[in-house]
Amino acid sequence: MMKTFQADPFALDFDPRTTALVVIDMQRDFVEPGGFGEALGNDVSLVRGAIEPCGRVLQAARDAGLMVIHTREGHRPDLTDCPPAKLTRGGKTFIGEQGPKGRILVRGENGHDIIPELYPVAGEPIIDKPGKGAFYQTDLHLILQSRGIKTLIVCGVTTEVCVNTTVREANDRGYECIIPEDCTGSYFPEFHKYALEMIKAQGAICGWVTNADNIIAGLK
Ligand code: C5J
Repeated sequence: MMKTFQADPFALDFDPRTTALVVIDMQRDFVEPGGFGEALGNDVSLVRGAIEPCGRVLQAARDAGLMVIHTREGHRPDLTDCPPAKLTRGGKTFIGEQGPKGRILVRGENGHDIIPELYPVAGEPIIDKPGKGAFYQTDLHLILQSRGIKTLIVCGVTTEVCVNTTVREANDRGYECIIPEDCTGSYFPEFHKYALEMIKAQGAICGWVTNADNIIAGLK
């Protein structure tokens, strides 16, 4: 049965059977002190506001029987899947270095894992991605296609980097994407604002923007 999310720039109809929640990179490395985000000079308290609304949307999606997918940005321990250009960006290397939560942005390390508040449950695929976009060099598209998914609710961090890149990749692949703005966060409040405006401008050129309450109401 078709349902509707209230959203900008206009309401979005969706079928819960073909809708998935994608939670992007809610890893310690991005939202807790001592990880990659902080190593880059950012104040992680700015993105922590997304955790609580994200948790409510995650619970509502589970209750409604939606497919739920989590992503993690990170690399193999030998860093062979990390392009030199990413490793040395800004002239300084952080990826792979030892930090308080283990080696930064390396798979299997404590900092790379998803925060306990939003931890996946059995049956929820985790996509390990080497890039910013969740489709690049992953099997996300195959997994979504195999389940006939058409609509994506996209939460996570950061708004203008991995959320934005993933939504653009998804939009080009034919998915309708909706972002609950309070379930995303950025170290730069102005980037958060304009990243969302860029998505919904020109008649939802890349997707829709809403909030956690509208997602929860739409799923009921
Ligand atoms: C960044 C991300 N910001 N998950 N990654 O490097 O947005």
